[in-house]
Amino acid sequence: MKSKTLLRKKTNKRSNHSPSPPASMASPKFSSFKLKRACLLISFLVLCVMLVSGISRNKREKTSFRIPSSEICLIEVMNQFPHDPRAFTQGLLYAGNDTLFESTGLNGKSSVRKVALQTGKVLAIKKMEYSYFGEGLTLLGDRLFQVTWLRQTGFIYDRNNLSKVKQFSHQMQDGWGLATDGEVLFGSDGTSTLYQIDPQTFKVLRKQTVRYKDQEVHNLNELEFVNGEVWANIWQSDCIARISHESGNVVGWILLPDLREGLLKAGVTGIDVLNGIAWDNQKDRVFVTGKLWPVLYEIKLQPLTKPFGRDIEQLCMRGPVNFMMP
Ligand SMILES: [Ca+2]
Repeated sequence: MKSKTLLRKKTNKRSNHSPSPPASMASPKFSSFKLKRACLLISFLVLCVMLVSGISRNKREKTSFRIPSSEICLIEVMNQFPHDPRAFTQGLLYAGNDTLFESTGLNGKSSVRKVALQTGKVLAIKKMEYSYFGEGLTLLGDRLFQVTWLRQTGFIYDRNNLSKVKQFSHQMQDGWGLATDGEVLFGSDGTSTLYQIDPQTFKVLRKQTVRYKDQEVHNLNELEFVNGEVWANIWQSDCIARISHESGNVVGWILLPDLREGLLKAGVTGIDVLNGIAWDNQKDRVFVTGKLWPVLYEIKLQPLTKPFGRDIEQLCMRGPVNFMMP
């Protein structure tokens, strides 16, 4: 009935030849229409208030995210999601709408995949040739950039269908991690060097040696750009280094041994190291997982409030390794 009335009103509005009835001639039906219109207007205003309130809340949530000033942070697990336990995670990123892109390693099992956050279901997959070992992955525009282990070869894929767009060569010693701030690619090659790379020419724009208290931090692995910092998994440790890409210095450590140890205590076998960091900059969520881990975690940083009685160098820093290129 209402739709018919509205249709009639719309038709009247379109026609310049249908005069409106004088106010004195307004029928009870017409008054009812005005009442309905007032109700619709009120509903619309209420909806507007709700939307504005929601936006404000989101903004508050966003600004409420602060990387603690504490140099050492532990973590709190906010959520757990399923993760393919056959995925040897080497690159991880969040791409909006509760989807992730992931690069997996191992010869014959390497891939680039689109994954549903909530279910861990692989929505699309591009399997790589046997000779390639997938490594770091990042998303710039509609293009996924991936590097490979023991090669100076990388690939660019279309995020929409994972079709290979291009192959490229880079100037890092090896391909381990990739991330982006939306302008340059940050790269790691398993050494203590953090690279900034031109995404068009793949030339190295800047190289920095990552240091913590004047000591080199080797084995920089999977990367993520988080709130202006570059975060790096340190291979063979349960630590993430928070790196200033201006100075190359480690400005903080995130300690996550509880995740891997928790899985082991729960009887999960065959897991490898912590690897994979993804950042949802819309909802301020940080996700982490590991190689062959059945779980992906959403975490929140918890500043360490008590003096830390353990040696960070021993916990988080490893000696240099040198894998031979074929
Ligand atoms: Ca990442």
